[in-house]
Amino acid sequence: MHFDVITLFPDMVLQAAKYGVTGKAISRGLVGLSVWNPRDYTLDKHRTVDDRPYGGGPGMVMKYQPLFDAVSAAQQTRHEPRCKIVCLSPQGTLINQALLTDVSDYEQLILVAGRYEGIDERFIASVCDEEWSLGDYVISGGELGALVVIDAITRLQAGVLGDEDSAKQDSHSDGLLDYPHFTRPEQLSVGKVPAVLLQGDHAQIKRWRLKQSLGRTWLRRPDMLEKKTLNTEQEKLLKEFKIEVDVK
Ligand code: 4FV
Repeated sequence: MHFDVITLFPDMVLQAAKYGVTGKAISRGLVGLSVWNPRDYTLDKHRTVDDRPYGGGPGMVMKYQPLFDAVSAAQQTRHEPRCKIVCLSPQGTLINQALLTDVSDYEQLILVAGRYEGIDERFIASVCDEEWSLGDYVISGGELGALVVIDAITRLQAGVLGDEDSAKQDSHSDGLLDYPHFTRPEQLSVGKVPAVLLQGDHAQIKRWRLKQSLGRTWLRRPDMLEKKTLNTEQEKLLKEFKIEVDVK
């Protein structure tokens, strides 16, 4: 997977992508990252990338041509058949694990990070395959969205996370919230580690963790449970959790 980010702040993206799992994956060549600044594709001596909005109103709008030429340059560098062009914006499809998993086997993802009030709609409509949103709020640019997408998809690439398992165990990967995690010390003034995790019975630990994931999803994100069909064992575990919660 190669990520190309179209951004007025290339260093912001390159710096942030240097850290942690993403940074290691890039240095190991497991994923690639290039940045393209639309200002480098402007045709006027003032290197203009934005202009006033037709119809008036506050702020500025990003111009079509510098973005078009920057995306073309990114495409021409790779000629990847399986390439998707995505614009990050509040008008987009809400990003979730399923959406990212669906594109995780592409060779190239071109991520367009807007700034100002937004981007000329003719660019989004004619050049972008999709629009994705981080969430129902407005931030100052698409770079953070692009970095979230890069981080989440990089974790799904083969060889990036230690044992293959860990990506699958990621919360949301099975449509459920994660179970609670504990580490040393066993005893704290604020509580102790659940006994089942100390007894070494891995079947019981697996069962307890699934029950916690089901229960926490039921308590905190019932919307996710509605999207999921539970098998009999999961139904049984959730029922147990509900009884235990009521008892408490
Ligand atoms: C955003 C979001 C977002 C809107 C105008 C950048 C800003 C400015 N991007 N998910 N929510 N973008 O608020 O992705 O250009």
